[in-house]
Amino acid sequence: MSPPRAPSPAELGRAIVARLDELAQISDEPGKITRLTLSPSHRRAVDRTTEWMHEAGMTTRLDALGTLIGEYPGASAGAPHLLIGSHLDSVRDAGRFDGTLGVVAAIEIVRHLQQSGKRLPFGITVLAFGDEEGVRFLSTLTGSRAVAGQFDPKILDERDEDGISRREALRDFGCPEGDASADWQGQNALGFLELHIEQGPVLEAENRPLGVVTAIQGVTRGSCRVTGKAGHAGTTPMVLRQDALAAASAMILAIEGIARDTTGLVATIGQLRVPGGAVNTIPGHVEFSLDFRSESDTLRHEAGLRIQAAIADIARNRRVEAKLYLGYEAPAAQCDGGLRQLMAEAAEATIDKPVRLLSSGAGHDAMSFRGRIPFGMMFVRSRDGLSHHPDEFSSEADIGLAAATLFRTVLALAERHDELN
Ligand code: HGY
Ligand code: MN
Ligand code: MN
Repeated sequence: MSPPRAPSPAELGRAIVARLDELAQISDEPGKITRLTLSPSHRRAVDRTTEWMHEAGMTTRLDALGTLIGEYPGASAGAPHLLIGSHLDSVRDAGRFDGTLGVVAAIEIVRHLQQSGKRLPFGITVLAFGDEEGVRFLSTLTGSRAVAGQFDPKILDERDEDGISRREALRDFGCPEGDASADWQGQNALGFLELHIEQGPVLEAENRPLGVVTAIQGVTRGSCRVTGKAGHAGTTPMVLRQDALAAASAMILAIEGIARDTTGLVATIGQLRVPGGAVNTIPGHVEFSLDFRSESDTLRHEAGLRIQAAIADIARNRRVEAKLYLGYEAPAAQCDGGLRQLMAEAAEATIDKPVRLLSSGAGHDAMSFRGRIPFGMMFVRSRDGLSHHPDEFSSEADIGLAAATLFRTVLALAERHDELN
């Protein structure tokens, strides 16, 4: 196979950043980037991305969980397919690059293949997942899990903070009904590749534009409801109080202490709610979120037990009730060695120096393919290691180098496929 013309990193970077800037304008919050799963802005982002996929010669469809799928056929009917993608949904007040970079870069690669009239020995399926962040509903990675053949109908009954169920949101989004994972049974997928921003400080600290991922940390998520006794702020003596917020604060600090004292564990309380709180009322009811992660699933499970015990102790001592609900977890996931090697070789050919291998503290759609489809991931340098923030930034030059590396990886896979078949 004569290789198609490889676009220059500069050309790739320019085209990708222009589209990321366009997607950044699609939001449900003026002046910020907020595109929660199955929201009106997510729908507008899907519509615009569909147009780009069509321009790149792909056919498109939306699956039952809101994943936008673009297909670029291989040279022969029945050829296997390579999955490339990331997510279009965002956190609130997000940055321009998280998720969208991997979707736009994948489309850009297909566009260059199409322009050069090249068909590879495998098709390329571009996946724009719509539920990676898990901000609106409890469970996350629902789209990528379905592509990996996992679907739990219970997620359809999860409700957002306005009481809207995922089932209703999917229907209003225009998704077909059904089990999205069924579409993917018996698929002949070579692997899944994801290009993503690092969202951490390592590459910048070592002055590297990109890195290749070795593994993705496992995560447990949930919430804790603390119920004490509401009371008058002025008349209730301290010794008689059953203050839900003071108890929750002690629990939060205990959880932080467990993570600080355990190498390889991180824990975050990102949300704290005091329903009906008032300046002159002792809080009777408090809820806080919980997210803890580790590359070791054993360590993470042990940490879960220690957190549970700490919360119970504090609840007893403060005469409050605490209900810990750990409703979601994703196990740690190792990237495929063969894909990692191909990506590393492609990276070194692109940047002309040894490439940095690193693990991912952030969760990604790629982890859904653990034990089902080989997956590889590549990171682009993040300025100040910042992400989930409007100042999230990766340079056009770095993005171009990473996209050129991804393009090289796809071609290397095509050559390997030709040699093996
Ligand atoms: O939470 C995460 O790690 C990912 O950014 N959604
Ligand atoms: Mn992401
Ligand atoms: Mn994210």
